[in-house]
Amino acid sequence: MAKAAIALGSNLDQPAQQLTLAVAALAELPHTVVGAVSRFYRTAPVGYADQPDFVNAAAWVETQLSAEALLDALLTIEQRFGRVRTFVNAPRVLDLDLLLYDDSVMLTEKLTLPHPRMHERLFVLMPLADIAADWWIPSRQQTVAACLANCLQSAVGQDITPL
Ligand code: PH2
Ligand code: MG
Ligand code: MG
Repeated sequence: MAKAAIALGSNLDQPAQQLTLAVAALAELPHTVVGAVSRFYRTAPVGYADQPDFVNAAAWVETQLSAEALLDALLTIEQRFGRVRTFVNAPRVLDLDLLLYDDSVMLTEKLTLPHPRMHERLFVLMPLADIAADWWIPSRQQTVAACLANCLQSAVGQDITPL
């Protein structure tokens, strides 16, 4: 079994409820068990500001799916939830990002591991630190907790509060 970390985000159509349903959908994936789910956080939009606040969370799963198969499964769940891709960083009912897959480092057209922007996003690192503070991020050569501490020092304007 591999251990994979997933970021969850929503800012449309009752975001907290979307995340609760998304966790249930993760639990239904074949050959996959949900290990832990973080607190839910209300977060200010990063990147494209003119949109509603997000609810963000993180989860880790144990899975027999490969990283690519897991990514495909996450994208399928997003589509089932009615995700429509209009423009980069647009509002969405559900975003499921694969952050870490064991200690894999991978760069393909489809998938980059660890997630290339996770280290600069409080809305990813704070939930992830709830459930996986000691996980080593091979691309950063530090743990999630250390990465969060760094990010907190530079994260001006990244408002985040537990729900
Ligand atoms: N996701 C993005 C871009 N900006 N901001 C917040 N607060 N939460 C997100 O999940 C988020 C974002 C791209 O996926
Ligand atoms: Mg994302
Ligand atoms: Mg995504």
